[in-house]
Amino acid sequence: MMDGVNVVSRGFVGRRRDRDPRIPPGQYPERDFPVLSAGPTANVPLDRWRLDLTGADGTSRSLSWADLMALPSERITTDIHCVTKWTKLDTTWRGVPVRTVLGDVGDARYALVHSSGGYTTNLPLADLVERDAWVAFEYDGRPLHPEHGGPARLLVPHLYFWKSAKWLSGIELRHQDTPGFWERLGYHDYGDPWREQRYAGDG
Ligand SMILES: Nc1nc2c(c(=O)[nH]1)N[C@H]1C(S)=C(S)[C@@H](COP(=O)(O)O)O[C@H]1N2
Ligand SMILES: [Mo]
Repeated sequence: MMDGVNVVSRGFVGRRRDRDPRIPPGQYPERDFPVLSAGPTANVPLDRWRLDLTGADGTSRSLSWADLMALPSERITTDIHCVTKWTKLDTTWRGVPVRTVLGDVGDARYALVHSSGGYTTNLPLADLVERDAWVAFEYDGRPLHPEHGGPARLLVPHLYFWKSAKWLSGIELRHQDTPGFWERLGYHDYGDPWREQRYAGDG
């Protein structure tokens, strides 16, 4: 009986019903798609687009746009979370799973991801190949707009969106973890939105 009373009063007093469980702590839902770039928008024509893949042993190979398009792609619906506190629900993309792009990753444990223009971000390799992560080239049914990282960007929705490098140009596999652009400036090395890992030292 008391339990029932408590449930009813919490519904009136609290704001639990407004809170979508898909929104991580400290985030708010955003309908627009903000553009966040630390530098100018890169413009990479498809005939000059390359994705350089470097193994921890120093071996490397390079994919052309045609190579990427020849790989099996997936349609993705996912929520994205920016460390500046917006969350966008149910975004739709097309991309090739990173594990498909990379193939055999040997015994490397980390990845340093590179963008045209010099942006970098680091993450454990497992987050690219054992979790859902893509090289995304369509957003909302259209080619990915340059402002949002087209021709192709990384899409790692389970981490804060700064890990989703726009204008993807390289994935470097490493034995050691090397901080990227924001990570060197004090952002969290891993960046799990559900644990609010915004800055170095958070959880
Ligand atoms: N190359 C590159 N990738 C980047 C960034 C950047 O400045 N340069 N910003 C990051 C940050 S902080 C966020 S929140 C998202 C923003 O992507 P959007 O502009 O498509 O919203 O891209 C990430 N990837
Ligand atoms: Mo961000």
